[in-house]
Amino acid sequence: MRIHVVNPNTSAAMTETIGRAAAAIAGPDVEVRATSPSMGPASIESHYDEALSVPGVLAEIASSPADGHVIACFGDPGLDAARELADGPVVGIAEAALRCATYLGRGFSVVTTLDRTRGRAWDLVHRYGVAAFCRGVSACDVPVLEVEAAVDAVVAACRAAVAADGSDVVVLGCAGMTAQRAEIEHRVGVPVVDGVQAAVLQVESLVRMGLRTSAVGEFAAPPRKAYAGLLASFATRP
Ligand code: 5HY
Repeated sequence: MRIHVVNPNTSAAMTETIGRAAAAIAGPDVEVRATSPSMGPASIESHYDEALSVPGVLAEIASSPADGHVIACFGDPGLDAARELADGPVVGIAEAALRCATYLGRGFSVVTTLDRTRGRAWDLVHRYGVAAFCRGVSACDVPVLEVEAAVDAVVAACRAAVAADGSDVVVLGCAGMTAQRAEIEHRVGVPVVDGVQAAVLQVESLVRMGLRTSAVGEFAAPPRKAYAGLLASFATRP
């Protein structure tokens, strides 16, 4: 089985971290390939960043043959469009982590990076139908590209969230936190869900069940049409 994991930002070090975490959790018969776009933001910390990451995500999905794909950014950028393009299932790390957390306790807290990204996390909580389980969304106030080296700040934010929200599970709101999941869980004392792990195993299970995105209706291949300017090459897809 081949699983493609796309880091929607263009920071190679983060892609390597994500790829290592994905390969470590995947089954013994699973080959994981982590990629990131050649164009787009170095990190995704705003709606602007997220919007401009999507063409690169779709280019990676379209050019990476695999049995399934993971979009490894907590905003799940381009997820619906990727489902129109890909043959196999596509799962976002926010979607996977938020749903996984509902199996583990009465209510979870999401801890993300910058405060300004909290609203997007709430949007996804509502989109994925888990608002009844979400006790709060807070931020550690560490920029995305610094979060891997800021585990103490993430732990402090997780502890504060559990205390303030009365939650019994934590969801990590950034792919950059993936390597610290076990340490954070040990220091915070509640189950801590990392979306990279959750999404890789969710894709793996869907592929093992022989399941893929429905090609009937909304997620059928996009209709062919002309694309102008910088996006002209996207008209060739699919
Ligand atoms: C992520 N940004 O997982 C998100 C985190 C965030 O570049 N990778 C990013 O704060 O939205």
